[in-house]
Amino acid sequence: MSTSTYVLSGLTCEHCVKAVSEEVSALDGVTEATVDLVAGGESTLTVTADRELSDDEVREALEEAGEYQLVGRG
Ligand SMILES: [Cu+2]
Repeated sequence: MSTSTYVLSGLTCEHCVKAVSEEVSALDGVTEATVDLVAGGESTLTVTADRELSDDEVREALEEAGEYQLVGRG
């Protein structure tokens, strides 16, 4: 198991949190994805997975979820 944190922008409400956590949770190997919302600022995504995810995979999930950007690793 590995836990990684990511800094996200573009999230504004609980709807965004739900969309992002659902898409990231759907990635292969992910057991948990939680978002600490900072509306309009930099939110933190914490992902627990049984393998190392690439930043591209996380970016793609964010694009599926909506207009959200990966700022960097937390
Ligand atoms: Cu929202």
